[in-house]
Amino acid sequence: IKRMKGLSLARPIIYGNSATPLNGKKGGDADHTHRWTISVRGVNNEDISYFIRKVAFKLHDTYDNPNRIIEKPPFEVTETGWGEFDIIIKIHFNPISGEKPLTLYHHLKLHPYEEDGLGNPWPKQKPVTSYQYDEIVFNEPIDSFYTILQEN
Ligand code: SLL
Repeated sequence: IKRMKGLSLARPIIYGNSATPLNGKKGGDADHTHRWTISVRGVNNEDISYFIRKVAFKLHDTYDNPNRIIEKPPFEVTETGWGEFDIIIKIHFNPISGEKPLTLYHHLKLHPYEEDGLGNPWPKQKPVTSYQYDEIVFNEPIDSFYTILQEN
């Protein structure tokens, strides 16, 4: 195994959630108030599967099978529910990379905490979103992984 000494490469990702109120429409359960999607994706939705192999989303224990493993893009989980909680996101990289999985945390946001700044309430059907930009840095990557990163 040859490592690219002194080199590091970064790849941007976006992770987070959007949520819309069900407004009485049917959810998974009568007490569910929102439909939400948690996702890990590329900036401008570019394909990230050349370096990300799979993503595990650990939901709150109130969900059935809280550990959701997504093996291909889009790396996302859509659910309905009633409450906010912290989601543990574990990103597994292309096995060629030899990189350890990366763990990120995201607080699922369902409720707008702010008004629109003009004193108006949040529009009922407007999705609430909470996304983060991050750059995953690969320090001294293995040469074959370096090539894959450069070619994509
Ligand atoms: C807390 N923030 O800390 C709360 C937990 C859990 C939300 C919120 C479950 C949906 C279901 C759901 O929305 N859980 O499967 O019925 O206590």
